[in-house]
Amino acid sequence: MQIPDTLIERMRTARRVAVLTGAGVSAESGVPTFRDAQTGLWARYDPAELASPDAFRANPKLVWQWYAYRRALVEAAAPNPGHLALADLERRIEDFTLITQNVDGLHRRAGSQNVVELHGNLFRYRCFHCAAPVELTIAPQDAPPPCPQCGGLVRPDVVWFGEWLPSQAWQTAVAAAERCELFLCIGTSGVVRPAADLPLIARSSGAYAVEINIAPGALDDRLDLHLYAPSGQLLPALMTAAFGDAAR
Ligand code: BV8
Ligand code: ZN
Repeated sequence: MQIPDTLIERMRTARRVAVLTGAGVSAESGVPTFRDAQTGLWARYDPAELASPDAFRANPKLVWQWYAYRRALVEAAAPNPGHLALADLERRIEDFTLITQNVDGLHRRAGSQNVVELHGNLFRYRCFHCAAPVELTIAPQDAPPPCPQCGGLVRPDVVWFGEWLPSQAWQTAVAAAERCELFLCIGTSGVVRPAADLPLIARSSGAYAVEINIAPGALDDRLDLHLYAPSGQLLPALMTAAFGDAAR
């Protein structure tokens, strides 16, 4: 896998690095990407429709069961060498921010610390009515439980289409993109906004921006470098090329 010297050099010298990941970084863990998630009984639903407040209002059981199905997929999965390489990179870079659109929590399970979950997390819950955070040790499979505060319906603590991103997370992500010297954009189709704006914000702030994906997407030709290979193979190779076998 040919990795350009300019990227290897920048990996070695950059003191401020920001990374944006999408579903593609978890594909090699067996977690289907957002577009590929719709298999079997979920094939007839558009994910963007299910991931919306209107869908939850219209059919809370259906939406709850979809998230239960996705939680089960993630519980059966483990971080892959791509996740582990990013956790290793964090330990070598002074100012490192890992911004993810993924709600699967696999980056933290891989040991990453400074993770910004732009779109929330499958394993956190809050009330759809009063927004109070709700602790669920075992989440029921078939229907959303009632909120202990107001009796409203509990929902997954994820960002649905048409909903604003958590402002603190978004501000942290934008600040990291604006100050970084190197921005890696990994395994995202670059369609969903405002997350897809981050690599462009980084580039227009002077960073060297790199896309890592298995195929060209919406970001094609808009960054400084585009490398097409599975992230679970390319990221470990990049770490070894930049830091030698010391790569942990
Ligand atoms: C917002 C959490 C302000 C939930 C997600 C009209 C009406 C309302 C809104 C809009 C509108 N038009 C546009 C918008 C904005 C909308 C948007 O961008 N829509 C798109 C579809 C056009 N954005 C929003 O609604 C955002 N909020 O704008 O609020 C507002 C408020 C009111 C009214 C208007 C605006 C909120 C967006 C967040 C939604 N929640 N997830 C859940 O997960 O259930 S988005 C979800 O989908 C993911 O988090 C992720 O962001 C996105 C999926 O994208 P990817 O992760 O990139 O995955 P995908 O499957 O697409 O691609 C996988 C990639 O991996 C591919 O490129 C593939 O080639 C690559 N790959 C595969 N295998 C590998 C690989 N790469 C490397 N290695 C491999 N092995
Ligand atoms: Zn409530």
